[in-house]
Amino acid sequence: MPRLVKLSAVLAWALCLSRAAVAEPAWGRNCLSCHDYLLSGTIYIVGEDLYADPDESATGALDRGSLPVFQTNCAATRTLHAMLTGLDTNDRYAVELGRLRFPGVESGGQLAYTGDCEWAEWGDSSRWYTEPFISHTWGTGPDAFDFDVDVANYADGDYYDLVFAVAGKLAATGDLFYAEQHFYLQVQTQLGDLNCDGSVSLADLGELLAAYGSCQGDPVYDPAADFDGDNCITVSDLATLLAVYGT
Ligand SMILES: [Ca+2]
Ligand SMILES: [Ca+2]
Repeated sequence: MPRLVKLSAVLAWALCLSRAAVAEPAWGRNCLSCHDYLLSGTIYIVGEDLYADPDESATGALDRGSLPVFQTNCAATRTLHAMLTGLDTNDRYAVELGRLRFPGVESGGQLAYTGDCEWAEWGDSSRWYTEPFISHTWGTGPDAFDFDVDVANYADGDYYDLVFAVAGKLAATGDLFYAEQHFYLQVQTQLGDLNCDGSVSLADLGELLAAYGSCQGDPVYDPAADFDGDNCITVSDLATLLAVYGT
């Protein structure tokens, strides 16, 4: 089947109507449940910072080998990029970003984030048939996709194994096709650096003291300052910060 390569239109994923938390996925299904015609090489990552092969031995996460890496600090926004290639005119497709809720592969860290729109996770398939603004036709639709991740100041430093996936229907054959490209989002953190500016300073101490004595659920509670993970900001957390102060 001839494949038309297009590298033109760029769509900021801000087509989404509003900022919203990602819906809890209904696990147990994924695109391959219906889209079983694999179209390898259809989607690929662009604009990565480097390639890396993290060590998954401590978590038992699947070793995917060397993959593209987007790097970011905590309390920062990182744009993830993917592009499509090789579809034919009138092929239908939709792209999603997945695995945002999985733990990090090196230390099981948590990716605390806000997305720039509500992206369906695997299993939340109804969106793809009910919301036309995320389904496209090759020849008129975009071939490049951006997604902004606002990483929280309390996100754990780790490599997060994420995936861009494309699923759709080929015009010529009616086959329901699927392709994906995994990559890593690497969140870089420093112990005690609550505001994620690269050093532990008076500003970080001020942030901890502002939350001092609070527990999870309190308005001033700051999970980034809860170094020992007991859900309260106590003298233990203060001691941890003072131990690395000035670094
Ligand atoms: Ca700091
Ligand atoms: Ca604590």
